[in-house]
Amino acid sequence: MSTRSASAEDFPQFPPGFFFGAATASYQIEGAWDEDGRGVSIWDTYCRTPGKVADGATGDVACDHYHRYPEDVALLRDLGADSYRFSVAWPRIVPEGTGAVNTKGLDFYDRLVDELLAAGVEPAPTLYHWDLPQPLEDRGGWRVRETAEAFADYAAVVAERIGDRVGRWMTLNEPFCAAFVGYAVGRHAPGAREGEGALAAVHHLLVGHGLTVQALRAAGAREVGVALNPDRLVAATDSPEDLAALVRAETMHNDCWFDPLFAGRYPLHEQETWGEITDFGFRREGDLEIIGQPIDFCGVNFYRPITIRATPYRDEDPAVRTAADIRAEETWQEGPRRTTMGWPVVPSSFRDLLVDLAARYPALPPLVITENGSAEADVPDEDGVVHDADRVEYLRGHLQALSQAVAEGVDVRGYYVWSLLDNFEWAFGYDRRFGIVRVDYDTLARTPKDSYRWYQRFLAEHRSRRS
Ligand code: IFM
Repeated sequence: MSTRSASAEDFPQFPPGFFFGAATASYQIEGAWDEDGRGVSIWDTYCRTPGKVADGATGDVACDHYHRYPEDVALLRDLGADSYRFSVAWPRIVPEGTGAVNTKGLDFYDRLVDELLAAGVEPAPTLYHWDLPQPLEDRGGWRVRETAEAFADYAAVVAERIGDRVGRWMTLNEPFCAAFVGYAVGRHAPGAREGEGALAAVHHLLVGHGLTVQALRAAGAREVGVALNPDRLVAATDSPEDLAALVRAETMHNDCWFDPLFAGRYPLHEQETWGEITDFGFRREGDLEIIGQPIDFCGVNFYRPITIRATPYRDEDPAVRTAADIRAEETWQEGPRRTTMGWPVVPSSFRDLLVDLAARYPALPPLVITENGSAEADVPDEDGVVHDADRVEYLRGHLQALSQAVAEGVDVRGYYVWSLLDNFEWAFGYDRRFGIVRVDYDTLARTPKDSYRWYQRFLAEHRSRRS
């Protein structure tokens, strides 16, 4: 007979100390783009470039979280979230990227942190979720080392103001996207299509992470990590072309980040991957030590597995071409249900990824799932409520897979659902909805979806097993 407590719903089980929360990011929810001294970010510029973002959408208003944060914190409290992962907008704090600090920007995060603590929710900020100050991009962006150094200076300013109340910090969110989607594929700000520029961005993001870890430690930070988006990659066939594409994709998506951070080396297969790009002159002696210093946890953002098929883009720059191998999957794979992002729903791939990462990197710190969720074709009923059974099934399946990985010995400490709110989904504008709370973009009213209620019951059940 099962010893598990009887429950009306069959919720996935986690150890009592495992924490849960929800995540968002500054540009995707805050709005107030030109208020209280905020500077211009690369996303403000990119959104204003015709043809870049669906429907010409911008983050100017987004969810208006800048003004409505008390309501959003109340939603987190009522959800029963232990922790809230949000990001700090660098252009609010240091509008020019370097130099003068904007106190009003710091005041906003100060208020947010106090509101969270009063609601019993732990604040967990990420310092870079893609909204680089435009003046830094004008001076080279992540292609140049100055940006990495400026990042650590800005982080120190934030830590000095809210570090007394923040326990868990994240340096970067998905540097893979910042480097390759932003500088190689050009589908994110700043919209560049460069091979060497993207590789320089990879390096300077990593150096920026390392310098920021040092700055946070100097400010007395207790727990510091980074949020990566490793992927479960599988070759479409065992043809030599697809297998070679798989090696390139592994290098770009996973090894580029995990090898320097957790194995003290640049990626093993970079020569095969980048080919003719051989000038790594932007790497300096000692950089691997800066990048690879110990951190307290590694964040994992996970959504879907990717099947890799070699593409015919052979004449392109290597970084652009490798990104194309990854993009090719979106157009051909059949089988599992897909979310409105076109992403296949395969929860077992989540377990497989985590087990594999733990086996490949013995020095990996504990993991925290810093994002997981799904975009669905939400249709509100007459009361504005969304009965998002597909999202509930997605979350249940992925939490089940996570629980299995934990049971198999992978050291995972927490989980954040992406996202608390429907929000600005980058190049897709407001068309793709990931929230467990619906946002009506005309009225900005927030309405919890069925998935919010399900997660709320799941968290209540988890908490009941703590006592
Ligand atoms: O919305 C994004 C988020 O900003 C970064 N991770 C993936 C999410 C869904 O695409």
